[in-house]
Amino acid sequence: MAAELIVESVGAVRVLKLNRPDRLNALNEAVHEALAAAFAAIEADDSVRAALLTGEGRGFCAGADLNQSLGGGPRDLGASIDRHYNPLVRRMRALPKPIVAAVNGVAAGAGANLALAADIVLACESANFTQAFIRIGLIPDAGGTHFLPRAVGDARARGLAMLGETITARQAADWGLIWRCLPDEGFLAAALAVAADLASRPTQALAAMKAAFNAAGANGLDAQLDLERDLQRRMGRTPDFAEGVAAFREKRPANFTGAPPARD
Ligand code: T3D
Repeated sequence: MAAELIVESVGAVRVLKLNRPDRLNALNEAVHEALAAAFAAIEADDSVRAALLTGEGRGFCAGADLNQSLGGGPRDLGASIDRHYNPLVRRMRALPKPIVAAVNGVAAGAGANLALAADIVLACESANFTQAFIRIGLIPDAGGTHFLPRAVGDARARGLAMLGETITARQAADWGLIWRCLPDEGFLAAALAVAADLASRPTQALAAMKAAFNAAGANGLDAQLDLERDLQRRMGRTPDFAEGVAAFREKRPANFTGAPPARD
């Protein structure tokens, strides 16, 4: 049987491809377990400096598998959220490396919010997004009620969640839900180029940005200013900061390694 998650390395980028195309890459136990293992491996491997998450076939991810994971009547959905969805979103947000979601087709339910948990969300012209939960009597999970209002504002977040309307990738980009909508042709290569670009940047600074953005939702300005100071203090001790300044002065491209500060 083919792996339900294809994991490949392209240079310093780890590519994760959901691989249940006949189910539009709906999430089941096996996929959740594979994703957890894949993100743990990315975190542990210093040679990996960015991740790219995409889907095989015409879908990105149709959310929870309604036949396997959610079939069979009333059940404790909180248990599977505790077991799979929440750890996955937390792991993605806490990963000290950038994640690009390359949304290659429909992103529905938790599949849409899985994309939004990435740092940079790209979608091809033919992709679309739907908070499908309301159609089956659920609420947006996998961080949806957190990500949506922050990205598109309260009015649009409520409309998307309550009406469950499908929006195109173009509209998602126009609303600021995602970073960019790109042409279908050459989409994966273009997304990979973005991930490779991120992988060549100062990894410690990208990790610190993630930490700062993560904290910004709960922090007031004072706490956030203090956090920025602490993170920047650490950045000032990284080899990449020294390299960036040296490259600027020497009028040459910087060669960032992503190495941590000497005294960490
Ligand atoms: O505890 C917990 O786990 C709770 C967590 C919940 C998280 C959630 O994500 S809840 C939301 C679950 N997702 C959905 O409700 C979306 C269901 N899918 C759809 O509404 C539609 O399939 C789409 C809008 C995504 C795409 O529509 P369309 O017309 O392009 O494709 P299709 O024909 O509906 O689907 C193609 C095939 O994929 C089809 O199989 P078939 O008939 O050809 O054998 C369809 O059944 C299958 N498929 C699509 N989505 C799922 C799925 N199979 C299982 N689970 C799915 N989510």
